[in-house]
Amino acid sequence: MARRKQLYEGKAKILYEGPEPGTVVQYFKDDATAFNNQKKGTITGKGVLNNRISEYLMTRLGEIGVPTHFIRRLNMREQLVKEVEIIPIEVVVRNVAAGSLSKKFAIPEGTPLPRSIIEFYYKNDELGDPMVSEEHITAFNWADPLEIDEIMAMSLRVNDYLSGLFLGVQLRLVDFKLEFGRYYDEEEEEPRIVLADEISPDNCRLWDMATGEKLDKDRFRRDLGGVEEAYQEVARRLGILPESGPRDVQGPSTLQ
Ligand code: ADP
Ligand code: AIR
Ligand code: ASP
Repeated sequence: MARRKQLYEGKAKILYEGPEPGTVVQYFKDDATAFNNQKKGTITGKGVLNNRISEYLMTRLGEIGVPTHFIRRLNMREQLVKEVEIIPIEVVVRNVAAGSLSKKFAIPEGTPLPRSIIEFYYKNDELGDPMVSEEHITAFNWADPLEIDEIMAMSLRVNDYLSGLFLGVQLRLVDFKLEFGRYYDEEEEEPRIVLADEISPDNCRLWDMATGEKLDKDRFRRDLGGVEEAYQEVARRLGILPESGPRDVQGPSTLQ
């Protein structure tokens, strides 16, 4: 197949023009960065695993009525998605204190939060993704109040569903980051908010229920070792990794 036009290269993925108008191809790289690009590395096989894990989770979410950008996986490292106008906000949902929240408020990692907390960060590498409030988001026109309401409702729904799904495979969903976009459907007047980007151990904290072992990108960020194995273990528990390794095979259609 002729190589498609590259639209964008980010830290973890490359976007190519899709085969039909209104679509893009996400290519998942093995590159990993942390702390706003200060730490760089490669996690062998990460792209293949994240492509599968994100496909799996987006598909399950689609089945419960959460609109997502996902259309279909194309191969080991690529998936076809609807092209959206990305809302430049990173939405972080937290169930258990960890990472920047623990640091900011001196709450020991692992402390359960009284209720799930949603935070917003302005997606801007030069500025180091600063935390913002709804007021900033509306004042600077990044999203309108109705869109924020929709994004928050969807984020909580995703949290409820994914917490249960991961609990079923003995993983605690500590926190995660989502991105949303506006999808302009020709048939509709108003754009629709859809879940975009990816959901994978790159943007979720996942701890083993029994041992508390970290099975996510914190292994890379904190030099804990066993990074590849952690991503593989998440895929294995979700039932999308054959025992022999990350091959291009179809996983079970449902797990719960
Ligand atoms: P970053 O840009 O932070 O380095 P990635 O390497 O993951 O991140 O690049 C993927 C880029 O594609 C992100 O900027 C993300 O916002 C954007 N994106 C994700 N899904 C879509 C989509 N459906 N349509 C258009 N852009 C998307
Ligand atoms: N995240 C935030 N920005 C990029 C990413 N991947 C994710 C982290 C973590 C959650 O958001 O992977 O799951 C909260 O991150 P932090 O650093 O604010 O504690
Ligand atoms: N990927 C982001 C970065 O490069 C944030 C992170 O995952 O720590 O900084």
